[in-house]
Amino acid sequence: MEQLKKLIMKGNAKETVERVRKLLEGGSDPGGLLQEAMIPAMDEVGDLFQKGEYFVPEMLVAARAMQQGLTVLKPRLVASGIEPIGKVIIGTVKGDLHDIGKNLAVMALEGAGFEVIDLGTDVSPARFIDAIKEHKPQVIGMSALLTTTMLAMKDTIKAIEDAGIRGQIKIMIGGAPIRQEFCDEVGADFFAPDSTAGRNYARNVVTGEA
Ligand code: B1M
Repeated sequence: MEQLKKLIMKGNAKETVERVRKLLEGGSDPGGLLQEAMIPAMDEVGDLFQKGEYFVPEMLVAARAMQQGLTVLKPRLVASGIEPIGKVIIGTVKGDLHDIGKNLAVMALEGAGFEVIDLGTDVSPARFIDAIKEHKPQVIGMSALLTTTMLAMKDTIKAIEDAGIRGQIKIMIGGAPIRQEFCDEVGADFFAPDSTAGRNYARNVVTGEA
């Protein structure tokens, strides 16, 4: 596990993929790999960046190793062949290119049987609105990793209200800088501190418990 963490931090994508495969073959729990090695690796990369020991290229290669490791984990995290229990539209907000957390939220939702329309990164309020009108989801999910771009969540919610479609959907938000107070301030329905909480909330929405 420690070796996997180091491989991601070094941005060694090829060996990350091999290590994830080996650990899975050896019986490791996919959720454990994620929580105990892969996410901590990204946290440490962020700390090193903050200290000025890592720069954007190092963050980028680490993110690439993480993403490739996740492609090996995905089939084990996502159950297949389930009828959709509901629809969720998800995206990283305008100006923000971070998508690892958002992708984990997508996996958790797909694993729970949701059809997920993933709008990707740098998603404008207008694109969210068009997608809501087209796909008619029960839940919208927004992710932001920057203290600057989290404000785009407020703009998006306001635009959804102005478009007269706020009442049709529940809105959940997530990402490292987001807190419950911010969620309350911008008028989102739910703050998801992690992908599991996001999945549980979406499930509660479709069963009428939220
Ligand atoms: Co950036 N970056 N980055 N970065 N980056 C951070 C966020 C930063 C905290 C690093 C630091 O300084 N310590 C810092 C932000 C500081 C701030 O805003 N106060 C930062 C910065 C400054 C920047 C740039 C501005 C750097 C520059 O260019 N000078 C730049 C901005 C680009 C842009 O977006 N416009 C930038 C660029 C990048 C890369 C492209 C190099 C790369 C992203 C690659 C990619 O995502 N494809 C990158 C990375 C990798 C990071 C760190 C190191 C790791 C982020 C990550 O993937 N974490 C990050 C430091 C950190 O967060 N520790 C950092 C792992 C991920 C699993 O966690 O996304 O929080 P997270 O998701 C969690 C929960 O939050 C939740 O579920 C997940 C766990 O289950 N969740 C949701 C998230 N979204 C959810 C949505 C939901 C539900 C749950 O439903 C909707």
